[in-house]
Amino acid sequence: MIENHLPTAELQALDAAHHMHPFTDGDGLAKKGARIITRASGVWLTDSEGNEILDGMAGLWCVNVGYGREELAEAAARQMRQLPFYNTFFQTSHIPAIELAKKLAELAPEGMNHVFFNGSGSDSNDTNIRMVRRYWQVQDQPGRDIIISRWNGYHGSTMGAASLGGMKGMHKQGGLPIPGIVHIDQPDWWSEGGDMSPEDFGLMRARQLEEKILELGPERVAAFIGEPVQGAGGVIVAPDTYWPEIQRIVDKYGILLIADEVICGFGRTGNWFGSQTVGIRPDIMTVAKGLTSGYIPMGASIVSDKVAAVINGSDEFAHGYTYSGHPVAAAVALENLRILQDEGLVTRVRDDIGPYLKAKWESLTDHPMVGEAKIVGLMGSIALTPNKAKRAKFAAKEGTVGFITRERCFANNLVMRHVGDRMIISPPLSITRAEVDELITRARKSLDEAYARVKDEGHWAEAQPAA
Ligand code: PXG
Repeated sequence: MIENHLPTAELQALDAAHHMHPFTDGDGLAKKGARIITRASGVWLTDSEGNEILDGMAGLWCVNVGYGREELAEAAARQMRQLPFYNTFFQTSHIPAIELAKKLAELAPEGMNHVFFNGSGSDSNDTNIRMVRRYWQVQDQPGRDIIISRWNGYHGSTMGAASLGGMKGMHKQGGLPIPGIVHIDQPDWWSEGGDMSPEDFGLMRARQLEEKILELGPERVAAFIGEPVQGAGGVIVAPDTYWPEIQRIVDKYGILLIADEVICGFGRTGNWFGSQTVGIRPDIMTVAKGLTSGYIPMGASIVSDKVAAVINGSDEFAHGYTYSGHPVAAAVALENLRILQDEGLVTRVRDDIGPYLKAKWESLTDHPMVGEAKIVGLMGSIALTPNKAKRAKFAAKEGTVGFITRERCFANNLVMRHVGDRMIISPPLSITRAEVDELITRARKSLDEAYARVKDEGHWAEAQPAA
């Protein structure tokens, strides 16, 4: 452990000189200097200045069991000593991959008994693109290669995964989406629902899938992909009518359903998988993040018997990564799943800490700047608005008020992120009631300070509806 590290300013200068950060304006960060995290325990981060920060995001939605679990370090060390690497190509296997595949089949919904291992969420979704196209090709339908996805969904950052994603800013930076991927609108009632009831709006947005299938021709559509609850898009929870209608439509046209569980998986929504929470029956589930609680990188595609039978029953599926099923990552994943299970962390989200946080989170709607509060399990969002009744947007550029609020959270040692003008949380599943209280206290204080600042800076004004 580097306790006696360089002064923060020197670390920041070196960081700016040599480290290119993901999703970051490099010059902007260089001027300001990165916050440097040096250690963590439970839900608490420590930075290089000795500040104790409450991590309301579980790292990047991933540290489900919390920081500092010795058992995971031990599992990695043990596995490194015994077999640090071997591949799973060329008709070989190893015990951690075998055990983890069996364990995931046990935890996954019925009929999902097969696992293809990947290195991250992004390359799991690349695997999924290739697997569903292969699935139809083997069945003499090679023209069935289009995957339908949603605007403002997030599926990762590789060429394939960013194409599946519906982040227009990402598409703009380099020829995306790749061919064969089309998008429909998201079920975000707060910002796009207009005068419709949430229920009618949910149905309307789901039926866009059917319209798109009919427009393209069902014989061209391979699969639909969606996150049970959109995470990076701002913790968007679909109206109750949405997912049953999606399930009806994919069933009707025989289209594969891919649930991207990278955030929702492993207890985040109060069940092992978000698919169970929203009541869908996927053919493939993308997992990563909570699979290892972020202690080591790993992703996987959990595959139904139906899809696996086709893929396994044909010639070689020409796809795989050096680190598919990496033994150290698999050993850490197994230990992580043991902790989640033995400590009842998933049921705790559903029955105890989830409902506790929900009540407190929803109470934030009494704040003058907070419109709706949404929460499923331990992933929540609040919409910031200058006029709740009208669900109005701010006149200032989208994200201005969210950014001001996030800065206040930062100053109050709370990690609560913003996506546009929504604030989001996703704390470790191990968070205690006292820590939830502290999170809410800091969030309220930050909201109060942001509200004052927004007024001071002249941003307390509604956008006028487009003429
Ligand atoms: N699918 C979903 C649903 C995700 O949330 C990925 C795939 C890609 O996983 P990898 O492991 O390749 O990053 C993700 C990742 C954010 C943020 O700012 C979210 C993610 C990643 C980075 C930032 O909310 N989610």
